[in-house]
Amino acid sequence: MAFVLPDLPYQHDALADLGMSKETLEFHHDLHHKAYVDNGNKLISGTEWENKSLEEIIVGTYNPTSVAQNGIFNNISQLWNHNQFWEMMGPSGKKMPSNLELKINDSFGSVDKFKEEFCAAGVGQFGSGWCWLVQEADGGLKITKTENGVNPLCFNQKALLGCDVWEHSYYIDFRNKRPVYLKNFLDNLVNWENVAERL
Ligand code: MN3
Repeated sequence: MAFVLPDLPYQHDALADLGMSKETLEFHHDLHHKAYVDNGNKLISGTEWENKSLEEIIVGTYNPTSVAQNGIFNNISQLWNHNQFWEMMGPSGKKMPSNLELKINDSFGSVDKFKEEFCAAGVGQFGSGWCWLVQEADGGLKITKTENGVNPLCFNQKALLGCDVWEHSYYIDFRNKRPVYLKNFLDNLVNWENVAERL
């Protein structure tokens, strides 16, 4: 079964007032995300990965010694990353559920400190990649950054929140201002109910 591009969980213009324009979502979801789906399907066709799950392919093709990774890993991991990313944002779900807030306070001191560290990870990711709030196997929360399509599955971590810091994610709305994009993501775009459900 070939993988399909999931619909956005909201309209393309649903986040426009919150700092992510219709144009960004048209490019990012309809073109970039679709390309990962199409290329991923093409690359796994006829290989041992053809009937495996996204998660199995990501874990099975991740190479910790290669920055470049390979085409199957790059496309399939980016396919999965964007599946998560759209769900982690939304026009509603702005109030942080108390169980998540407690855990964040426990781990980072305060929500503000968490936001500061998360933004710093995203700003500090040199070149394309992602920053994440992850849950480790022992239950602890941690902030990480990854290059290109690498994601928390590669390190046996659960992705609670991820922010795409590839330029295609922010250049239309924020030009070169990645720090402003990151702050706006945390303040206005995140669906905290979705993040809490991942705990
Ligand atoms: Mn992207």
